[in-house]
Amino acid sequence: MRRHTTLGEFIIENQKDFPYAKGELSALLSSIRLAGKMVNQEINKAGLAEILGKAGNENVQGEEQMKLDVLANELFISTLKNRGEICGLGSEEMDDFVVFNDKIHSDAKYVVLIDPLDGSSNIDVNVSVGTIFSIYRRVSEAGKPVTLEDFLQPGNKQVAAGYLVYGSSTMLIYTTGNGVNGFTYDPGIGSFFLSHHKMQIPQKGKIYSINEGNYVHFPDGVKKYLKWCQELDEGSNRPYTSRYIGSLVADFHRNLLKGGIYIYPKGTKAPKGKLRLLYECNPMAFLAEQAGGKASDGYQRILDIIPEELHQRVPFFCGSMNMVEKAEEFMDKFQ
Ligand code: AHM
Ligand code: MG
Repeated sequence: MRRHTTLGEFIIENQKDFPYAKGELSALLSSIRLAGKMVNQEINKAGLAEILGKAGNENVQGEEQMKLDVLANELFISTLKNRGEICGLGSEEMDDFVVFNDKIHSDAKYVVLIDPLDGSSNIDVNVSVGTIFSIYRRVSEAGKPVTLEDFLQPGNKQVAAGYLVYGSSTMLIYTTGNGVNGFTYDPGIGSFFLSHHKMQIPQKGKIYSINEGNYVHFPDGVKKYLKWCQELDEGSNRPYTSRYIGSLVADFHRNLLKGGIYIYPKGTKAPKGKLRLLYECNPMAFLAEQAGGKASDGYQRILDIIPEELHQRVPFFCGSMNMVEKAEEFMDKFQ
């Protein structure tokens, strides 16, 4: 039987393609892999251990934190800190970024932004959730504490980005700007194996993923686009199919494999959209583009938006080229 390449082997083999490769990025990706395994372990036994449900506090966005949100956040921070490859970290679950200010860390080149447990409201009902990460090179002076400008870089500066999806199997998907590769976790062995090489999102998708319950709050362009998706037209394979899990990672993952669009527009309930530019949209946009797809806020490329604050929210249209382009046409036409 042919043995698949492990994630560890793949990272080392491809190290030569990293800009400024000295092994630090490889070590950093390996620590994300390790933290992901630990979170996976916790999620798998969630129904048995007393870690389901709410933690009893709210995060910076005023959203209720689940116990597993808090646990995943702690696991990622401590694992990434241990390896010493980052000088700071920003998390969706924390008000401010963390500065690792000792000698080992302050010389490190990278900062990480994470959404430790995306879609966590789905945990209690055993539906897929995920972790989203992105990695940047610091722009402030090495040896000094990291500053806000290290975290407020546009997505086009990402060195690497990816996600773990804790689903019917656990997968880690990532890009370093040289295509997208997917690895499936074998829990018996405790390793990720390359299962999806050079992933490409179908150019012509036919799945749309959006919380349609918010229809009345959507901008006209989105309303008209949805109606267009539902029209009968054999030539363009319509009506399209609607699928919405309510976990960005899981919805994105399905669309990446099958072709589709994920939309979280702005609306009267979420005047700037719901998803966070730094923790969710930028990494997914980088992956989408690397897989031949597209990501925008309805008008402009996500990766070119200059962030103004850590927890900034933006409308998000992401997926197959034909579907995102069509949605943008509607946004443009029906302002
Ligand atoms: P979270 O990071 O607090 O879990 O929120 C993000 C999630 C996405 O995973 C998902 O696509 C979206 O929120 C669902 O929102 P809604 O319930 O409004 O449809
Ligand atoms: Mg999230």
